[in-house]
Formats: sequence, C-alpha cells, structure tokens
Amino acid sequence: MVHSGFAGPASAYGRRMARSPFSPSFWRSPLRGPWLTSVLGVVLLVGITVLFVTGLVSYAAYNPNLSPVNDKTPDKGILGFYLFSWSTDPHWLYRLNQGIHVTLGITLIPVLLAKLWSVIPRLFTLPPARSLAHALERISLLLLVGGALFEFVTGVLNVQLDYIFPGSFYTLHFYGAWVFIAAFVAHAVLKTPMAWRNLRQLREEKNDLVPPNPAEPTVSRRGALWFVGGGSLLLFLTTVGQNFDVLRRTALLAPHGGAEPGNGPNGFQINKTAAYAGIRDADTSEEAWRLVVVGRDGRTVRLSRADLLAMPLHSAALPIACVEGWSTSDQWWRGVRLRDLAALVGYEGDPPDVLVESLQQRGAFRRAAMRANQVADSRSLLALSVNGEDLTPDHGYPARIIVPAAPGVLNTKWVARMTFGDL
Ligand SMILES: Nc1nc2c(c(=O)[nH]1)N[C@H]1C(S)=C(S)[C@@H](COP(=O)(O)O)O[C@H]1N2
Ligand SMILES: [Mo]
Repeated sequence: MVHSGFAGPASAYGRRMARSPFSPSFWRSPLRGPWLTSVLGVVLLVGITVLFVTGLVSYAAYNPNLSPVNDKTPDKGILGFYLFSWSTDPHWLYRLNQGIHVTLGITLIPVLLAKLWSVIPRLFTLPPARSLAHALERISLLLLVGGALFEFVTGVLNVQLDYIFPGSFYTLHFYGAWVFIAAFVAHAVLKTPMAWRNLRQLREEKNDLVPPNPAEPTVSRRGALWFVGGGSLLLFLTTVGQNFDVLRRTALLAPHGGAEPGNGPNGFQINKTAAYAGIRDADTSEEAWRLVVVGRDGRTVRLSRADLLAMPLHSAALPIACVEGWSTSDQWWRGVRLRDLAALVGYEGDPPDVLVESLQQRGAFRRAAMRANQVADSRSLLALSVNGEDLTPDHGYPARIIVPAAPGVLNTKWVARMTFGDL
C-alpha cells in the first residue's frame, strides 16, 4: 500500500474523511459532472421562466388592484408594477395559463430534484466561505435552492391539499416567487454561458462535480436522463387530464378533494359544496331567497328567482378554471347579463365595477370584485342554469356568476348581493 503521508484515501485519516460528506471522495456517483448539471440546468432555465411568467399572469387575473376584497397581498408595493385590467378574451385565457402553470410545475419536479442531486456535493464545502465574494455566492445559492423548494412545495400542497394555508397561500407563493426569481436570474446570468459551452463541446470538462474516486457506473448518463424524463412524463400524464372533462379520470395525481360531481348536465367538477359552505336549503328556497342589487345613489332592487327568469335570458359557453390547475370544458350557462342588472339600478350603457357577495357567511371566497370590462362583456352572466338544467346546490343555486377568461374564484356561487359602482 502506498502511503502518501497526506490525506489520500489510502491513509486512515483519508478513509475517515472519505466517509464524511465534506470530502470530495465521499461523492462517488460517476453520473455527476458538468454535462448532467448543464442539461438539467437548461431545461429548468426554460421551464422556470415559463412558470414565473404564467404565475405573474395568474396573479394579475385576480385584478388585485381593483379592490381589497381581491387583494391577498396588500403590501406588495412596487411588486404590483405590472398589473393591468384582466381581459375577457379569449374566453379560455385563464384556463390555458393556469393549466400550463400547474401542469408544468408538477412535471418539472423530477428535473428539479435531479438538478439538486447533481450539485449536492457543493452543499458540503469547507471552509463554508473562503472570502466575502464566496460567502455572498453561497447565500445566493441558499436563496436559490430554498426558494425553489419553497415555491414547488407550497404550490403542490395548495393543489393537492386544497387550502392547507387558508388565505395565506397567495401571500407565501407570491413573495416567495420574487425572492426566488431574484436568485434565479443571478444564477442564470452567471451559469448559462458555461452550461451552454458544456453542452456544445459534448466532451467532459472536469470540474469539482466530477468524483475523484468514482464508483462503477450502474447506468449511463443518458440512461439517468431518460429516468428523469420518464418520471416527468409520468407526472405529466397523471396531471394534465384535470384540464379536460373527458380525461379527468386519468388525473390520478390531482385528487382535488371536491365532491363527486356525478353525471348529467351538472356533472362537472365541484369546488366547495353547498354543505361545506354552510348553505341551507331554507335560505335558497323560492320564498326565502332574494337577490339584492345596489346601484347609482344607493338605488336598490330585490329580485326573486322568478323575477330573474322573467328578464331577458342569454347563454354563454364558458369554462370554470381554478387557480389549482383544474378546469372544465366549456359549459352552456344561461342567465341574466351582468350589464342588464347594472342597468336596473341606474347604470345604462356603460356599467361600472361590481362587488359580488354570497349567502356564504365564512370563507375567503364568499365575495369578489369584478372590473367594468368584465361586467360589460355580453357573455358575463348571473347564471341560473347550466347545460339546460337548473343549477344544483353545489354549483351555486339559486344563482352564480360566470365571467369569460376569469379565474374560478371570481365566479361567486349562491349570490346574495351585488353592488355596482366604481370600486
Ligand atoms: N360562495 C363561493 N363561491 C365560490 C367559491 C366558494 O368557495 N364560495 N369557490 C370559487 C372557486 S375557487 C371556484 S374554482 C369556483 C368553482 O365552481 P364550481 O364548484 O361550480 O366548479 O367557484 C368559485 N365560487
Ligand atoms: Mo378555485
């Protein structure tokens, strides 16, 4: 045995060191190296950019700067710089955006985990910081890795467990995204040129990720990549179905703890049931329920369901698209136009914003505000029926809002009161 007299793997000290993750020889997978890290990095560069953009767009879709009722992040300050009036066209806009955001996020999980695995030896460097610059670099990596894990974990928990953080999900995911993206941009600017060189040269440039003392390979690097890609494909195939009525049963990983919607005209996804929301039949009966509509100078009308059915009725084919990533195909809604209701209380011609309140007494989604452009759209309805049948209690009987291109949360169910006016 050759003794180097120093901390080579052959000495007793070296052998002990090799069992410590702080030693380079502890990390033996021959898969690690610049190529694998670069491939995964480039996939994440593209994927996370799409996640960030669709996330910002989804946030804007809530019209958070319209009313405090819609705003879960009132202290956003300049982070709300890009907000705009959310469009009603095309009518599947939110469905597409949020479908991409959630499905892509879930699909990227194996890639993210593989990327973290590929660089894990760097977590264990000694000394922790060699210089001020090195310390700053390591703090930025902490924000990068911590931010990525935080965003993926909060997103997945919200989709899977449905309001595990009541109300605060938006705040956590929103501010987390800004912290993460700052570290991500810095990392991308620093690393992309090198990743690109690594990929183009296609030959192994040595770096600190290459194990000095590699184990026998059990799988090729391409094989490992296929494994990661296969994991992503599996997640994709068991998630994407939640966006299409006919594929819903393939969405094994999107349980979304809603009620079983059953068959028939009302047989599409239910978010919160009437029972969950505390809506009692006694409050929605023909005798008990009245819609209160308030408008210009406090002008108020009270309408029964029969009064509403006697008004001009219109139809619109629109989906429900939830922030959690599920959506329905277009359903055939029928009811009274929002702008006709505005006209009843003194806003003929150009309707203002509206605040909608539900019979529901508790819960974050019992009220929502919509902007004038949404009220004015002739497809925006106070729906009384869907697919040719009265709404069921779970879909919002006696009346619910449906607006093109808006997030599901704005489609208030069991509407009790609508207040028109500039918010
Ligand atoms: N009153 C009330 N309306 C509500 C909700 C709610 O919890 N309470 N959930 C909203 C959300 S988040 C969505 S996605 C849609 C779902 O409508 P659906 O259950 O008819 O599919 O209803 C919206 N309207
Ligand atoms: Mo939702």
